[in-house]
Amino acid sequence: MIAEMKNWRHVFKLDPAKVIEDGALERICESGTDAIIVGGTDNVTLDGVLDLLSRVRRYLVPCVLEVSSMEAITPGFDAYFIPTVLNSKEKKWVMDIHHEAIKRFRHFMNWNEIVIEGYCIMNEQSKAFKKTNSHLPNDEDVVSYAVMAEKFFRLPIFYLEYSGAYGDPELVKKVKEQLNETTLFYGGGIRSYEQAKEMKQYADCIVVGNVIYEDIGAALDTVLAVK
Ligand code: 1GP
Repeated sequence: MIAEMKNWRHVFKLDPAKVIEDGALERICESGTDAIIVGGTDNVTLDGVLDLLSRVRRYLVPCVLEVSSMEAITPGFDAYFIPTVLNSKEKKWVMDIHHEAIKRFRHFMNWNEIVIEGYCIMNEQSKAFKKTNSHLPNDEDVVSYAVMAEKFFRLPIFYLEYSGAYGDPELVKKVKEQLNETTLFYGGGIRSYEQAKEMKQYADCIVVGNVIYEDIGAALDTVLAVK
């Protein structure tokens, strides 16, 4: 999965706490996107995760769980993405909950299915930023987190996360210039063909979330922009 992930250009992120009709889900899964990530910040329940997993499984598209709650982990996904929040002020979000999860689940964990994402959360208004008690990094901080992800931690993914807000393409460009091995994911506020194209110039893979629930046509256009 790590090898495949390196070639991804576009993924849709579905929130298990939100409702999506079968028709819309079919269009998302059959859109040509490279994968579906199931993940959210609040109210992620096992029932919600299982519901999406079983429905996405009707299609061929790879399906990944981005783990945010230990109570909502289930077998059956193609891979498990585990965020470590590099700009959190609390060690808890960098490694402590991960340590706890390894203590509980290490006998069941298949490390070939597990991909660690080095998150840098950039939108102060987002739930994820507040929940993880993150600090807002300046450009030099962000670039250094990216270098740290690749050279220090050797993480497969560096995820520049603006969730809910459209980020700064110039910063995405600067980050990309630092990365050779680590794959750059950009997510946040992509709501159009043009925005998808702009961010994809620099990011290896763009993540599209909220617009799925607000304007399915615009969401589908973001796939066309990167193909
Ligand atoms: C959220 O990065 C993703 O985790 C996508 O952000 O929901 O703003 O598209 P949006």
